[in-house]
Amino acid sequence: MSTRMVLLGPPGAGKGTQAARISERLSIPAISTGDIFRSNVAGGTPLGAQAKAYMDKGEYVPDSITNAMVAGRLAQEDCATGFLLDGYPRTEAQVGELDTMLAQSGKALDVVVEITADVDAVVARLLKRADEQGRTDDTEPVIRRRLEVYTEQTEPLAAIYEARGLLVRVDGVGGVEEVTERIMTALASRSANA
Ligand code: B4P
Repeated sequence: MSTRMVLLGPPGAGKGTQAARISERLSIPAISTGDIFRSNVAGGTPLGAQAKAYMDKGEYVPDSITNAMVAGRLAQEDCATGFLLDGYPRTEAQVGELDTMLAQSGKALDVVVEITADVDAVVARLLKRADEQGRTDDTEPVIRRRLEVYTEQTEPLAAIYEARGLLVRVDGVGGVEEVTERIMTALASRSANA
């Protein structure tokens, strides 16, 4: 079965962690805009140079850059039968752009999973990751800014997808395997009710 899904959630909710696991279970590619930006930064590409300045401050990379990158990735062969978008869309304009990209190929989203977690839990996780991986956007002031940007620009997307009947909310607090099982159960009960 093909699944076209989006993972929403604040920084540190476990999007990247769960995207890898769900993509394996469903045999669909996980596309993380954050990972694509970071690999461009590491590779010293012009896209990486543009993105780094925004990421290091906790700001979103401009829609024009992000949308073009996602359109290119979704056009690749492995996305023909499904995909999991991790961290895109993050703004209302990106929602509209994704709608257009999918409509052009006669496709539509099947489900949007919002992983929820409270501020204390996500800040603690990201500070732990800072110790382990040294990501330049995992310092406390930048984490706080990322959370503000999320609340202003991305949190409202849940209501948009809820109004379309696509949204499923999953509690992201708990063990990694436990959260994966919650997502799989939510997806299964959704397809059973479809
Ligand atoms: P992302 O890479 O998406 O970063 P993130 O929001 O921190 O999520 P991530 O997936 O890394 O973390 P996760 O919650 O899995 O974006 C980084 C930046 O890129 C953005 O700030 C922005 O500048 C730019 N960007 C990306 N997409 C964009 C877009 N569409 N438009 C504009 N700009 C964009 O995990 C966090 C930590 O928690 C990990 O250490 C993990 O091990 C841990 N963890 C996960 N699950 C856990 C659990 N159940 N229990 C305990 N710890 C857990």
